[in-house]
Amino acid sequence: MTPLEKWVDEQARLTKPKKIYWCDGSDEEAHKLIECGMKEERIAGHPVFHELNHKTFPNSYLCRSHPTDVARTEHLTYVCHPNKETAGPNNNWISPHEAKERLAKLSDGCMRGRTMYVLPYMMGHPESSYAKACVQLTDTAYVAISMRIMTRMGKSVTEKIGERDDFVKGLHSIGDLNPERRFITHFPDEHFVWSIGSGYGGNALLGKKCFSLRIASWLGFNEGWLAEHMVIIGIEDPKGDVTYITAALPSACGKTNLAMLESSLPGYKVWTIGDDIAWLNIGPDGRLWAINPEAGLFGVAPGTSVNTNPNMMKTLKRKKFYPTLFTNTAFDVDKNEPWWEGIDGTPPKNLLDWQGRHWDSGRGIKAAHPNSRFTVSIYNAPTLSHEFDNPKGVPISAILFGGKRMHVKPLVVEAFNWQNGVFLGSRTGSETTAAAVHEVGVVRRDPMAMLPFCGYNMADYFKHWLNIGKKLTRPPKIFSVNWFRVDDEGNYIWPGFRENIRVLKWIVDRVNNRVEAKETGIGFMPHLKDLELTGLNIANNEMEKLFEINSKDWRQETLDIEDFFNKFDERMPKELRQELNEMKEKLK
Ligand code: OXD
Ligand code: MN
Repeated sequence: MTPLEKWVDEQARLTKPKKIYWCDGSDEEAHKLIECGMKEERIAGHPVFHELNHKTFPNSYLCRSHPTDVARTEHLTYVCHPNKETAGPNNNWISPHEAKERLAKLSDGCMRGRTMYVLPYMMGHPESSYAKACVQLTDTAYVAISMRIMTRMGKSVTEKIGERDDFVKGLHSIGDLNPERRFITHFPDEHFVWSIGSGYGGNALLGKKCFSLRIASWLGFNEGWLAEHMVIIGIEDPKGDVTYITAALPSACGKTNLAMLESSLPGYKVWTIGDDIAWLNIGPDGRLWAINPEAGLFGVAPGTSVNTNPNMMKTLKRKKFYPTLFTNTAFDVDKNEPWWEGIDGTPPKNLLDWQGRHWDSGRGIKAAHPNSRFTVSIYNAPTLSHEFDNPKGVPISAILFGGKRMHVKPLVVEAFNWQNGVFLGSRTGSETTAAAVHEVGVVRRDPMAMLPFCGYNMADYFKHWLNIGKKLTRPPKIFSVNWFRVDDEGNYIWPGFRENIRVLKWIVDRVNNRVEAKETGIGFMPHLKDLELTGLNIANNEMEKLFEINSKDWRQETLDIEDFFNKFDERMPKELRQELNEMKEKLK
């Protein structure tokens, strides 16, 4: 037996599936699994997959999850380092021993009567020196199919692993879907994730948040690289030059829209490399190089339309890679199509909500779940960059940190230097969204958009960021962006979406030393004349409001940042405290 076979055998002895099926990643197999999910397997009383109108949504299936299983459950997510301090105040912690005892009890016989799917997959291009070979076990076709879309899955990975035992391991079961018996546990030193009780993307597709962020961030800390919650895009200018940037924004704050942005400025084009995760390595040339370890897009459906994200609508209707999933959207019975709030057109007459109940517009309840999602191959995207499959990745010229802030934060600010940029990332705050189970719309500090995903003590993570900067001879410039500032009536001032290219253009101009900037207490800001605003209808005073630094708001902001830093006590890097003090001084 190979180490892989031995490991699978051990897990099967514990979970006791009816049968074990090794996935080969082929198209025929995908059809077979879909068939099985339509006819045999059920989740919360619904068939796992329902075939949608193949004329309008080719290769697409509707899925409904258990009503209590619709988002990441941060309070049930644990990072099990040998000691609590390594996990830090940013993670829930129990000892590896206790976690394993608890999970073993819950997993005993949890796959009884079900099939165990063995999923061999790569995170990253198989020829990339940055890629990792992984295997996940799961007991639902929904996860098996989702992993096929989101990763590079197939038999060749089993061959690549061969006699090695250093592959990344994931054991997943939906268990009985009871939130009382739901745990997502990580064992960073063993490169192992053990998750039970949920079928939701971020809890169950273990290559995504669990491995590519929580465990990979720990690997990166030890090996000298960064695993980040970032979009990767190439911005092509009218001369045909492409500048690559990454952008960290919290969940459900528009990363997918940014990754596929349809430019409103003639001659500018955005090329997609990734919409959620970036692995950043220091290249031999002293620059930062990024790869997207994923191969699919798991995006929020509500709000996606021909107007807000035309390229995503094209992606969802493209018949290239099989299949595409829609999870917890509403369902137009007459057209046999998915539907969500914000999609083009008026609500259909005969609509079922995300739980399959008849929907009545008068009740004021959303038809699609606010965190309903599509799962689609990145190869379906018409904006896919030619560099997507380049094993080396792409060289990064700028890093953007963003959040959703209705007040306080300007549209765009450039950090003074790398250290100041790390400070800028570390102090990012954002309003919470429906992507995780918690109160929506309250501001929380979410440094580098990594609060729920950093697999170790964030104070050490900040130190690591500072150290990476010291090793880069050509570091990217760092910026903060905020598309969400409102006027006194509470209306968004900046139009966002395709108009964000105007901010990206300024960033590209700064990177290429084409424009000057204004120095302020919180960083460099644009001279308004350098922002391409032709065709936009924003009054001057509104534009100024987008860049206003309100001293009362910033006093509160600095107090809030200080409170957050204090959670990390002595471990917090002194450089960031010093940056905070300097900012306070400058704002006086
Ligand atoms: C996601 C998330 O699903 O951040 O990407 O929650
Ligand atoms: Mn995400």
